[in-house]
Amino acid sequence: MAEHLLSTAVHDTLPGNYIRPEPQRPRLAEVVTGARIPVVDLGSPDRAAVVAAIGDACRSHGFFQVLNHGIHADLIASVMAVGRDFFRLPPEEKAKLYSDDPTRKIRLSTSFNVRKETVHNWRDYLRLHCHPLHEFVPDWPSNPPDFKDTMSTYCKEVRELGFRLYAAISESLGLEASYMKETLGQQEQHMAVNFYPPCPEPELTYGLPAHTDPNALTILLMDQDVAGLQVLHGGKWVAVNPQPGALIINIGDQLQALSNGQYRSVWHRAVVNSDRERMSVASFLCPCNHVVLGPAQKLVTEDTPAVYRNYTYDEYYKKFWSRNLDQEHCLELFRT
Ligand SMILES: O=C(O)CCC(=O)C(=O)O
Repeated sequence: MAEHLLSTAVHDTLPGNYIRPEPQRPRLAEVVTGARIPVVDLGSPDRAAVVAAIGDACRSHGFFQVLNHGIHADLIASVMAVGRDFFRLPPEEKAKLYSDDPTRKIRLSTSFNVRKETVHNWRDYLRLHCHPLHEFVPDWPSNPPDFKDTMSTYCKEVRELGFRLYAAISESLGLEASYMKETLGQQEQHMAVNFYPPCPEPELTYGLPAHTDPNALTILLMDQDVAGLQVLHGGKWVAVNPQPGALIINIGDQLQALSNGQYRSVWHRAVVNSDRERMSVASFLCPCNHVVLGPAQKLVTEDTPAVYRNYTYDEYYKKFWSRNLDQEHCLELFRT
């Protein structure tokens, strides 16, 4: 029901069904600020150094920032603007797209999975399937008027960037540059435009609680002015403050599996604040549903036996959405 959307109402107090039990709260005072998330300059002419830096970041953090990624700053500004304008549309306009059915390929929703969860999250989101574009774009929002054009241009460029990163990630594991792209098949691409309104009591709830991403690779465009993303590193929550113009890349569960556990799909979460709305745009590259996934043969040896069994992404994705977001790492259920 569209009246559940946070972006259509003003809340002076936090409704009870958003309040986390005491042990699960974010403890914002304990978050490490000022730590550096690895930065990779994709414009560097030294490809070997770029590949090595990406490999190190995937091993140590599962997260890194990319600079000189090739997506123009004007396009990025337009994506953020059109996303904000969408969430400012009148309630009756947004109600047309509202759904709490996680299988819908285009939906405006709230929290994570309102049908299943008992405690909600302080987030609204527009979820769009993006590939092949011509199949989905006709059903994307036609308001704001430049939404379809701006977002489809961004989707194409993000996909290309993702494929460039796959090549570097494959090489960093000692695999053929084409390994990831070929193994993951004709890939789906999804986008979540996340909107976190100011929250009356940010200490008691989350925008998104700790989770890992079920897909292969995530490219995250973040609000440059309002922080909120935190990653688990060395047992502590670390705030991510991207460098100007950077995109944030994180390894999803499927690359952890393909790398036979060498690369890490790391827990991350989004917290909210009481003063300012925040937006992020997450682009997810997802393996083809029917392709068989599991550790790359070359990475399975006598000393490093397969950590995960083989499975299809279809099986994995269904399992992921059947659970709560902050349960144990979904890949644990696919161990050998
Ligand atoms: O909003 C953010 O910074 C994080 C978003 C995220 O983790 C997601 O959409 O899965």
